[in-house]
Amino acid sequence: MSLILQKLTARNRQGRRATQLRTLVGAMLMLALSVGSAFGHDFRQGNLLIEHPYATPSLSGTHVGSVYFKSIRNKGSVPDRLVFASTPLAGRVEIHRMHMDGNVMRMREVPALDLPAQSEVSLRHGGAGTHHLMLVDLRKPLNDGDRFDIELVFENAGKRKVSVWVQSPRNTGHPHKH
Ligand SMILES: [Cu+2]
Repeated sequence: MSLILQKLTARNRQGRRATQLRTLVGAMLMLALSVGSAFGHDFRQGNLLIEHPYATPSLSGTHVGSVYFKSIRNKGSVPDRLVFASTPLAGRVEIHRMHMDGNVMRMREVPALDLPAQSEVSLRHGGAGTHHLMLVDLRKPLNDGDRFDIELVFENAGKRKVSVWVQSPRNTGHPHKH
């Protein structure tokens, strides 16, 4: 009798643990989903989807800032290009590409960023080959949690003002020089 009771209790406990696990997994999924929507923001312009513009906090003593994007997707059948950007926060905005120069990561201004048809271009902070927008003559420091507007000009899709979120990167990229 007591053995049966123990078995029943054990089964019951297992059942309860399974339920608790399912609840926990459910809660984690919900959290992941809500984090996804809470920390992402995106903008549409014509056939372009501009995903999560963000900037890293500026370094003290410098007057430059870097703007990145999770990606820019061109859903159209015609190639497009990002050709210009501007913000009230900076004297000018340059389109930069990172490259390795020996052991040193450097960046150089490029005239435009190609957005091939039916493709997704990643503009996350990172190593060689990645692009970012460089804010030159920054008028005030970029601090974690700040938001500011930047206007993007695309060859085909036209102008689009987007909001940039300043956030500390989870993994810092290589230090780089001009
Ligand atoms: Cu740069």
